[in-house]
Amino acid sequence: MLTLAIIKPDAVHAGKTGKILAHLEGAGFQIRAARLVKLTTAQAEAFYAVHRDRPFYRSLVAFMTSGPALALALERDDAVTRLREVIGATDPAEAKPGTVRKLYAESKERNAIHASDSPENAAREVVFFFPERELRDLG
Ligand code: 3AN
Repeated sequence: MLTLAIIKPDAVHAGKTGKILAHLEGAGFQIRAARLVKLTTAQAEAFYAVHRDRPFYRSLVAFMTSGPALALALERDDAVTRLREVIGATDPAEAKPGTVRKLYAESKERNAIHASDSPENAAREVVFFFPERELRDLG
């Protein structure tokens, strides 16, 4: 199955993209699609619409539009659950040793990587960045 990851602007800006890609490939994920994007405010608002009532929403949108980010469609068995394990907790201070966020994230907001948190969101998020992919590819 596929899931959606985004190497966020903090990590791209800091030159950590290659190391994070190597980490993901080393964890058994295959890159099926990749696109370097500079999100517009409208795109970031739509992507994070579920958080629109949270106090960090405006700051999160500003951060996610602050520079290029690398969107990835990643494939492996049980991809959603496995990728969430590999990236670690939202707050790098709470992430387990060896996770992407423990290794590369700066803070709870500037936390290096996004990963879909459910198969339903993975389907929606892959199509958000890679609309040419048909839903039948997501099974
Ligand atoms: P995750 O990315 O682990 O799924 P979510 O979905 O709760 O976490 O949050 C989405 C994004 O919002 C996070 N990746 C992070 O950038 C930001 N965020 C979450 N919680 C906070 C917070 N308390 N303060 C600032 N930013 C936050």
